[in-house]
Amino acid sequence: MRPARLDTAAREAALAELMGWQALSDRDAISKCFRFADFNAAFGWMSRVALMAEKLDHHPEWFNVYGRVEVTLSTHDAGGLSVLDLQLARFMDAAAAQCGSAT
Ligand code: H2B
Repeated sequence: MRPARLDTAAREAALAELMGWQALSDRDAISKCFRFADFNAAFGWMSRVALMAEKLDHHPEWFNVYGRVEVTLSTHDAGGLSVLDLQLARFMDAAAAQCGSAT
């Protein structure tokens, strides 16, 4: 089912609650830069996130260099942010804490 785009109030409430996530200026998406001790820790986290992304059928845009992972979340089917992005962002934050993320 096609997820609904968040309205302005829901987007602002979500951003206030999510730590370290920012709204992009040029599209309806959120981003965060995660930092890990090394590539092993970063890729371990990415693997956990990948399994959850498959489960949710909702996938991140991300860019990895060694211990750094830059993530952008948006719901392409909805043309912007939806609850699925918030769900994945919360999972990423929780998994990052378990993988020793510095952020
Ligand atoms: N991921 C994201 N981020 N947005 C989507 O709209 C999306 C997705 N849609 N993963 C899913 C897959 C869709 O393309 C497939 C066909 O279910």
